[in-house]
Amino acid sequence: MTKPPLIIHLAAPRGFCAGVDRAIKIVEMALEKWGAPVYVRHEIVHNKYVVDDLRAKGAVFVEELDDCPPDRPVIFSAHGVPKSVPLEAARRQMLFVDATCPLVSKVHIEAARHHEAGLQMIMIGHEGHPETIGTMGQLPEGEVLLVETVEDVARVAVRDPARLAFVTQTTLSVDDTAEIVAALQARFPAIVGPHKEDICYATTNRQEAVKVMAPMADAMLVVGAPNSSNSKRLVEVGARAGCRYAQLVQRATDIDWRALEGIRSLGITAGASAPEVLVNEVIDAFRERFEVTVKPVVTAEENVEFKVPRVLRETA
Ligand code: 0CN
Ligand code: SF4
Repeated sequence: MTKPPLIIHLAAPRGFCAGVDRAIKIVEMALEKWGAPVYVRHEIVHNKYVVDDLRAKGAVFVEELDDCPPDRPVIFSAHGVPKSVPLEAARRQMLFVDATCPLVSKVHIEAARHHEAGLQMIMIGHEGHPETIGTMGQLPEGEVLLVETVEDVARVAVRDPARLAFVTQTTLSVDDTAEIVAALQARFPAIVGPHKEDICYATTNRQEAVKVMAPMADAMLVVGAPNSSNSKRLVEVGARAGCRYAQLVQRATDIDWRALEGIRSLGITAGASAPEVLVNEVIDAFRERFEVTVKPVVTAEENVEFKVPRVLRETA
């Protein structure tokens, strides 16, 4: 039987960003340096495949410092942690390595700087997401007000509208965030903030690529995890850019073949925490059913790299 033809538009950039790459390297290098087990507070990045792979190498994933023994190293995930976490680890004299992405740490520093200048902080982010918890946790309890939507901006009760600043989560939708920032600036003209927002280069570039790719495709798949904020935003961006069917898949087994019956073109991208092996696994699954032609959709080139912390660069 001959297979039907399928054009796969493959977005670039996609997949691992510099912060994810560094965070995974930190766990691997810590295992090499100190042996197993090495504890990791929260999923190092939001991807089950990555976490399972590191677990097999001797990493133990926990949610709180209390779940770590005091005599083993602990690594903090790429999403960042509240200030209280490293303070408590130091108090317990634990060996810890912070794998917080430098672009998240930058936001932490901004928030602290505004607070020291006497400004009340507003954070644009998703409630309960570890990055939001980490960034809000840079300042004393109650000092950061969270807004998630334009409607929240209308409701937020501030101390002094003339003394305000804002920061954002790094993995938000660029377009939604622009609207929220505009609403903040309209209601509080004196609000201080970054030039646009704090969304990182990787989030921005992956959304840009999807905007170009989505209108070319009958359907679109985003390889990524359901708890990955940046991956979920790619699905939304794809749908909004005009793709009738945009779905998140963790790997090939998640593909809903019935929903994809009759398609002639497909867009594929991957969130910043999704490894390329899973993208290849998805493409291979399509090759089994279709005569596939892969066409890259390249909208930017990335050459960002972050160094691992010094403690891991020194020899044991
Ligand atoms: O999927 P991630 O682990 O995290 P979120 O997109 O949920 O924030 O990707 C790495 C991003 C960071 C920090
Ligand atoms: Fe850093 Fe952006 Fe990657 Fe998050 S998505 S780890 S902020 S580069």
